[in-house]
Amino acid sequence: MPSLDFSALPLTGWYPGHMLKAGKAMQEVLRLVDLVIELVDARAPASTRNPRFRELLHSRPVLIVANKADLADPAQSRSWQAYLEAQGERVLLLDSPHLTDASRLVATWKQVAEAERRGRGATHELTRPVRLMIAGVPNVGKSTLVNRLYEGKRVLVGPKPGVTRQNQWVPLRDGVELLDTPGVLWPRIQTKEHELRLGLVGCIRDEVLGIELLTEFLWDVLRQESSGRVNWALYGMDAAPATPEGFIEAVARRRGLLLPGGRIDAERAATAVLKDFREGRLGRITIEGPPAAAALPPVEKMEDA
Ligand SMILES: Nc1nc2c(ncn2[C@@H]2O[C@H](COP(=O)(O)OP(=O)(O)O)[C@@H](O)[C@H]2O)c(=O)[nH]1
Ligand SMILES: [Mg+2]
Repeated sequence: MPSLDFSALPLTGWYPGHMLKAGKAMQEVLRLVDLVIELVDARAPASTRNPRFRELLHSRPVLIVANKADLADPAQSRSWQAYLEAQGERVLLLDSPHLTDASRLVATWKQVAEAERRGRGATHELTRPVRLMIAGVPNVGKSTLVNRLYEGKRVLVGPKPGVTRQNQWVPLRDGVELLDTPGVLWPRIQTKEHELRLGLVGCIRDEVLGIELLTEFLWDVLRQESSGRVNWALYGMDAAPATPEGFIEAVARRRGLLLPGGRIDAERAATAVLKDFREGRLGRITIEGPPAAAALPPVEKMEDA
């Protein structure tokens, strides 16, 4: 089934104006960080990364955490993990609201940071705590994860003064501190499909892209899902309707989303469909798979100067 062509549609030019300032502030603090936790959305791991982020990093070590793994197709997540590891990245899958052992997670991060230091030729142990920072594009779950890591910590030990007034280090466990404000990244949007994938996973507000276009894109993604993972039964269907309009119409009728006079309320139906997808009721669906292994050259890693 050929996919719809969204590529001819213009990009919205969505690009928050405060990005530059935030980028500079992050650069300042990055120097003090031993390990950056780059949060991405497991349903769209490539689209929710910022390739230019690496340039800002002063070769700080990075661990990719693919969050919202509870919403992603587990088989696809494994493929993504294998793909990224083959590129020389470290990857961890996470579902932060259901994180049961935050302390073990932090211990793992600490080990990674220490292994990195040794790998870079450090011969002495750190005399200060290992410092971590969480970064990622909007809506990947940074605040949720930070809050989970803080549970019970804030009250016990208040934040210590940090590098700037905003940036403070919060002790998480023996020998590990977390920067209290996660770094917000913005992806560099290359194509309309990229923009729409960011919209689907909620990184860009719906008003910017328009819910009609977003649902059309979602319908296109869902109907091409060959794994049988889409929960069409949610709408009493057993397969994708033939057109996006037919899809919205059927959902509206099933849910009784009608306007006076009996016409369907397409806007409310589209909103409902997007919400169902985002909250996992349409199934655990990954909206972009890893490229074929041979298709891409390895990610260039910056070396220490
Ligand atoms: N299903 C699921 N939802 C998550 C997860 N992490 C965060 N969320 C939800 O995603 C939304 C955005 O999270 P938030 O922490 O505000 O993202 P931030 O913008 O990166 O700080 C919230 O509604 C969270 O409840 C996750 O691992 N799984
Ligand atoms: Mg946040």
